[in-house]
Amino acid sequence: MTYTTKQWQALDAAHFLHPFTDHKALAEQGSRIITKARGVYLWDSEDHKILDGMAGLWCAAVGHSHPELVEAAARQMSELSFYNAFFKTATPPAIALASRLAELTGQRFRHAFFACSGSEAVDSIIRTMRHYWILKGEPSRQIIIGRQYGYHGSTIAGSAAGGMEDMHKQAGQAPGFSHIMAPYWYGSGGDMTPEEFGLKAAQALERRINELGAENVAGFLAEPLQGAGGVIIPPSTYWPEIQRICKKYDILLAADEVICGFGRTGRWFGSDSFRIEADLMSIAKGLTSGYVPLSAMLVGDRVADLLISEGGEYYHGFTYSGHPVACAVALANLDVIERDGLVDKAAHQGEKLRSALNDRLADHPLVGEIRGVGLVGGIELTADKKTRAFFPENAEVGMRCRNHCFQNDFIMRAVRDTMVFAPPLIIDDTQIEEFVDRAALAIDLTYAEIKDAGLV
Ligand code: PXG
Repeated sequence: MTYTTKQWQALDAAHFLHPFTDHKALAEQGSRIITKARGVYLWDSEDHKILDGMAGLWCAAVGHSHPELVEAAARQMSELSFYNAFFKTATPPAIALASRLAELTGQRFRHAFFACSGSEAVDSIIRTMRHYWILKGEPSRQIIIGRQYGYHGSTIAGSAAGGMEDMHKQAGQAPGFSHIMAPYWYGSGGDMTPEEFGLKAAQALERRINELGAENVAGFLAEPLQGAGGVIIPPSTYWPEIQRICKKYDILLAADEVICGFGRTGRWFGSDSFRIEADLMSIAKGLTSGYVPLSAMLVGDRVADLLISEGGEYYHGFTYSGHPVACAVALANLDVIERDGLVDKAAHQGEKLRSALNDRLADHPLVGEIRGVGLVGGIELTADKKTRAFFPENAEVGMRCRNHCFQNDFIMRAVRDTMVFAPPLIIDDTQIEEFVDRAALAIDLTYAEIKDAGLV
C-alpha cells in the first residue's frame, strides 16, 4: 500500500485503538508509522533510521527481520500452517519446542503449556497454582501474592496479579490477590544499604503470609527483575530470603520471565542470574524474539507430577496453544541464540554499555543512578543526585526525555522518571557508542528543557 504518512495517520486515528495510550492525545498528535526493521534499527514512513533501544518491546533478542526466523515461518506455513492440540493431537514443532525448553532449563521445567501472550502465560500460572492446591486437598490456598510495580500483563488476572494501581482502578481489582512492596532500593531504600533494604523488602512476604494465613496462600508471583516497573533490580539479599520464606510456608513460587528470559540478563533466564528456584515460569517475548506471538507456562515437577498423576480434565487452553508456526519460529530463534552465543554476548555487551553510560553520564546533574544486568537497564533521572529526590509527577521529566529520544531517532522508554532500555542482544560496539551518544543527547536536551521550565 502506498499511502503517505499523513494518510496512514488519519486512518490510524480513525480506526486503530492502540494499547496503553491516551487516544485523544494520540489522535491530535498522530502516530509515528514504523515500516521496516533490520537488526537493531527501525525505519519510519519518512525514512528515518531509528536505533531501537527497546528491542521492539523487550522482544527482539536476535534483532529484527532475521532471515533464519523468516525462513522457519515460511517453511512451517507451507508444511502445516495450523493444527490444534485439543483432539489428542500434537504437531512436531510444539513437541520439539517443549522438549527443547526442558533441555534449556536443565530439566528443571520438563513440561510446557503454550499460549500466545505473556498475559495468557501468567493467567495459566494463576489457574494452575490454584488447581494444584485443590488437587492437593488444600482448596483454601487460593491467594496469589504479587508486588507493587509488578507487571504481569493486561488480562483481568494478569493486571490483578500486577501491582500497577492505575490498571486496578480502571479494570476493577479481581479478588484473590494481594501485593507487597517492591525491592526498589533507589526509590524506597532511604538510608538503608541495598542489602539491608533487600531483606526488609523480602520479609514483607513473610508478614503478608502471616496476615493472610498460610493456609490461604497459593503462591508468590514475581519477575526476577521488574522490567515494566522501571527495571527494578533486587539487592543481592532479596531472592535468597524470598526463597527461604516460600519454602518455610510451602507456597508455590512463580518466576515471570517474560522480559528476563532468553539471555536478556546475560544468563538464559533471570532465574539463573538471581538463583531463583521457581516451581513455575512464564516466558514470552524473547522466546520468538517477538516475530510471532508465543508464550508458555513452564511447569516444574512438583506441580506437573501432581497434575499428571491425579488426572482429571484440566479445563484450560487456547485455540493457538502450541501453534506450529510460532513454535517453529521459536526453535529457529533458539538455534540463533545458541549458535551466535547471544547469551554471553548480552553479558559482555551489557557490561560495555553500562560502563560507557557511566563514563558519559554518571556525573550528569540529572542522572541519579545507572543500573542494569546483562542488556536490560535503567537510568534514573533525579531532581537531586545526593538525596535521590524525585521530580513532581506532573513535571513528566521521563516523558520529556522519551520525547527527545524519539525526536532524535532513538528509542528508550520512560517509566515514571526512569529511562529504561533493552536493546537487541546482537548490539555491537559501534552501536553501543551510538546508543550512548543518543542517550546523552536526549538527557542533555531534557535538562535544558526543565531548566527553562524552572524545574531545576
Ligand atoms: N509479564 C511480564 C513480566 C511482562 O513484562 C507480560 C507479563 C505480559 O505479556 P503480554 O505479551 O501479554 O504483553 C509482560 C509484558 C512496557 C511494556 O512498556 C511491557 C510489557 C508489555 C507491554 C509494554 O514496558 N510487558
